[in-house]
Amino acid sequence: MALQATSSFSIHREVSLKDSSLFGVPLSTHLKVDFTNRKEFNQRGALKTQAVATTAPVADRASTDGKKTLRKGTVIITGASSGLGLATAKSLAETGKWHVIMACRDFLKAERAAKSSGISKENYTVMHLDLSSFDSVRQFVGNFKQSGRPLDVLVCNAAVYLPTAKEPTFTADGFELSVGTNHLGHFLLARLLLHDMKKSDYPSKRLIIVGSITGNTNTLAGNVPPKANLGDMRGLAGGLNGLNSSAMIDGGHFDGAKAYKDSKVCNMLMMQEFHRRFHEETGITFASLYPGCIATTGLFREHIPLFRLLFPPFQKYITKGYVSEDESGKRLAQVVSDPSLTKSGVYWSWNHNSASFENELSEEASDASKAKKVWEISEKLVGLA
Ligand code: NDP
Ligand code: PMR
Repeated sequence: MALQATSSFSIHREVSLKDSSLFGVPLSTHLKVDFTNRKEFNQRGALKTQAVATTAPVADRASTDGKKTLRKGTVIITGASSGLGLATAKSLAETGKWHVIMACRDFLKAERAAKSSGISKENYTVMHLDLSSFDSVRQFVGNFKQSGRPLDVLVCNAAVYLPTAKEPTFTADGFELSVGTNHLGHFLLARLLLHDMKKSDYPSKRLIIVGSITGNTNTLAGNVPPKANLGDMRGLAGGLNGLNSSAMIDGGHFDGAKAYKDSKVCNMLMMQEFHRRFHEETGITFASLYPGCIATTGLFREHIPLFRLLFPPFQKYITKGYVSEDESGKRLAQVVSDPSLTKSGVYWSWNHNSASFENELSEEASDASKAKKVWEISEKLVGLA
């Protein structure tokens, strides 16, 4: 049984620039769970009719029309309390084919967001996750495993962006907050959940790490200073603690906007490194994406008010890169569930007609030796090596 209708697929490219200091820096300076017995599912992910009748809740059945039914997929989305994560949760939940685990640091905010978006109760569960604490990440993974749900798709979406911070702030474990949350927290989470995804009998298992155009210096947006650059990673190797090492990956002075863009480069590199290490062995699809410029989300909450006022019209009318939260949610939902987007190791983007295409990453964001180095340093920092 197909999961969802196939969407159109075409090849186009983002506008590329070799280099540009154009415009300079002015604004950016700175249910209870019922999947306790997995034997209810056969090898191909089909739920036996008999089991449906006796043990599976109505809400966790995709359909009841045949002898066998494809069970509901389980997707974890980090940072599903607002913006892209919430819109994706909504888009997937309303198909009735997905149960969304909203992995959020603010439980109440996530509950309220789910309710006000009209996501029905049986289609989501909020679970606490604070990516800026390795203890919290480990606790979340323990709680999820205890729930007995299979894991079919993990979406690493949450992020913080601190463009106006003069000084670095740090995670519970002492790492600069943007890279610590956006990259290290997700790296630990994904590593700890990989085995669960490998075990899943779902037809298409996926690990999706949200990237961005602004981490890609082969684009105009990626050339707005400060540009992403991991350098020789001496700061990362030193622990990003701002004491005996720099808080920046490249070892330079703290710059919140650059730290965010560097973290996105790490996200895109890690997707590819996961692909190289695990795709063949696990069959998991690893993917990243640029969902478009969702200029209205909470990501810009720390930016100056003038930026927040001008950024949406600038993106809508000038760059034309603007996309609504709703539309961005549909795009990410496609990467989660569209049968035509199963290729692994890919960075997806969308053209102006909202058709997906496989995009090119910048030289740095596709550098296999850098990916290996980020992986090796990161596994030490998160305590896995
Ligand atoms: P939002 O700020 O709306 O969403 C970010 C989410 O991350 C929020 O739910 C936030 O939780 C959560 N979060 C932040 N810190 C933590 C933490 N420590 N632990 C758990 N969750 C946390 O921004 P967007 O929706 O715009 O961003 C989503 C993703 O999209 C990010 O990866 C971003 O890089 C990417 N992106 C966004 C673009 C845009 O134009 N907006 C463009 C390209 C990529 P809370 O609600 O509690 O604050
Ligand atoms: Mg950018 C095609 C042009 C384009 C696109 C698609 C984006 C997306 N931006 C573009 C161009 C420009 N921006 C230009 C020409 C400028 C100079 C005026 C510019 C500036 C700018 C600033 C100051 N843009 C920004 C900022 C931010 O603070 C945002 C950022 O970098 O966040 C990390 C941002 C963004 N521009 C984008 C996108 C998608 C963002 C934000 C989100 C992100 O990458 O996650």
